[in-house]
Amino acid sequence: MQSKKRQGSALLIAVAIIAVLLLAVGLFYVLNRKKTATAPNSTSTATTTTSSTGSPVTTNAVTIKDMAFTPDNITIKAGATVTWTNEDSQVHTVTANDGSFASDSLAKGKSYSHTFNTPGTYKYRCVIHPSMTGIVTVTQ
Ligand SMILES: [Cu+2]
Repeated sequence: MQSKKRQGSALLIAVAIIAVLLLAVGLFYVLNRKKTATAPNSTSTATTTTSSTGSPVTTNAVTIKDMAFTPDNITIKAGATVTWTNEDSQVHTVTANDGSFASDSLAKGKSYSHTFNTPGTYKYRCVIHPSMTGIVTVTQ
């Protein structure tokens, strides 16, 4: 009789401990989720500022390396020629989104040049790797 009573209270304590643990885990999970939910936001803004949304670089030469155009955002004057050089072991292309220019497949060490006569913003990509993008801004 007494042992049964003790068993009962032991069970009650066990249930209480489990409930507290679950609450703690739940709280930890919710707090942690809030933290991780804000974390990707800050990292994604960090990556976009270093890529296409970074301030344009004034240059006529773009290097294709490590699956990226570097710099990926350039400014030139109308009439200037931009040369892309592939230094990657992979084959890449330089292809305008609006179709105004397009290179052949560029193997390692190959270059492609295009002269921009009309001011405007030209977005381009590699057709083999759509995550590779770049911008050429042509000013007067
Ligand atoms: Cu590519």
